[in-house]
Amino acid sequence: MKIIINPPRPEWLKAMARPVQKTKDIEKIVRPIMRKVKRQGDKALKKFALEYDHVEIQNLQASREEIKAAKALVSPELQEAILQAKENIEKFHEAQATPDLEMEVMEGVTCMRRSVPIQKVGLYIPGGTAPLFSTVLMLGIPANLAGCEQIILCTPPNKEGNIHPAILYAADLIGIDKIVKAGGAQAIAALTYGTDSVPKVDKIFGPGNQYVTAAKQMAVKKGVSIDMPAGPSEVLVYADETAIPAFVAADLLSQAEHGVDSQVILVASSEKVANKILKEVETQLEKLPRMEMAKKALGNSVAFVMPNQDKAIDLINEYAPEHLIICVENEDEVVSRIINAGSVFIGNFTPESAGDYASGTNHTLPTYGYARNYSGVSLDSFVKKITYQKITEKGLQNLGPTIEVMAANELLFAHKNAVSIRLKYLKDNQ
Ligand code: HSO
Ligand code: ZN
Repeated sequence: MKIIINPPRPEWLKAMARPVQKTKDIEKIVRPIMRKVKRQGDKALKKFALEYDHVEIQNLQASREEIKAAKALVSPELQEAILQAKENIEKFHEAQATPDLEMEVMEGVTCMRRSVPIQKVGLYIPGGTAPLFSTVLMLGIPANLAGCEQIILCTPPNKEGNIHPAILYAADLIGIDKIVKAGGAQAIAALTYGTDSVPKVDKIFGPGNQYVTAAKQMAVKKGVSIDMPAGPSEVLVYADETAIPAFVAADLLSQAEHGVDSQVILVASSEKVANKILKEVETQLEKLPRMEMAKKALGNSVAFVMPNQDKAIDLINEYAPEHLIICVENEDEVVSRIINAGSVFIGNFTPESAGDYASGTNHTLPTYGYARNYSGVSLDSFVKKITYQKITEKGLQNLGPTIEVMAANELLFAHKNAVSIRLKYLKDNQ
């Protein structure tokens, strides 16, 4: 990890540039996959399973027996941990429900707003080097709480045609009944167009590699919405001399082990603080099973020394980190000045892993600078808010003239007439 000492503002963005994503080449590969799944449905999914997952799949849907059998393969210890995480995630997401709204805005004019669940949602759980059963909880729990009618989970099978037992266990625990053995862009295509085994959904959630991300972007063009644009995972830690270097190093590495394109940023209040942390990173890195991956991610990463706190905060807001860990003496003040971040972890004893797994907040968060304009997944992500209004005769008499004047001045006379015709009727029938 390179160290940059107090760089001038114009150099910040370049110094912390995120790894570039070559979208053009990816799209060239993804487009035909989308087309094939649209045309051939399940047949294409099976063909792609053979090609990419190296397995012949008979039934794309995981069977009841498979799901039940998975439980026995998950240790009691892990089952208990998943139950604890579920409880916390449920509690925190349940509390996010916004009450319905109803108010008489002026006499006779009532406006309402209600949350209505998105009917069909698709949850994508990546395969690859880590079985992300925690993501099943992070997406499935709010989907369930919101009242989504159908929740379809897609995840790639392994070479034996099986899904990781912990993924099946977590999915079953929260009542997801349709679990499909499909991964990559083809899974997103199936959720977009629908196949015999995969219902077409209204919204697609979940992380994935660049192919999955590109497919989700294409799904948007077909009228399916997505949770958020995705990029590789990242963390920024802001540390001063009150931060415990070994803790900070562990946090940086926990993000670095996600993938070779992950990025970790350290903002340290002094060179001494930075050096201590980076030394710890070296020591801890050697002991990690995913050392090679983390090492590559550290190549995309940088440590800034920023003795001036105002500048440090500006830099953090400019980067807009997915995860922000704040380990400085005046944490409350710094926290109050953060305007761009996906999720914030405060103090020496709040590792990012807590939010990744079990504290209750969601771990599906905006990456790649999208924390400037997107929120992480929450209960809200699974509902849409419909507004309603009811106007009485008196109400229209009160409000009608305002509408007429505005419509006339927008030169939209049919709009004006929709009011005038009613006001005349009321006058004639009084
Ligand atoms: N840090 C990841 C979430 C995750 N970590 C899942 C472990 N498992 C992206 O926010
Ligand atoms: Zn993580």
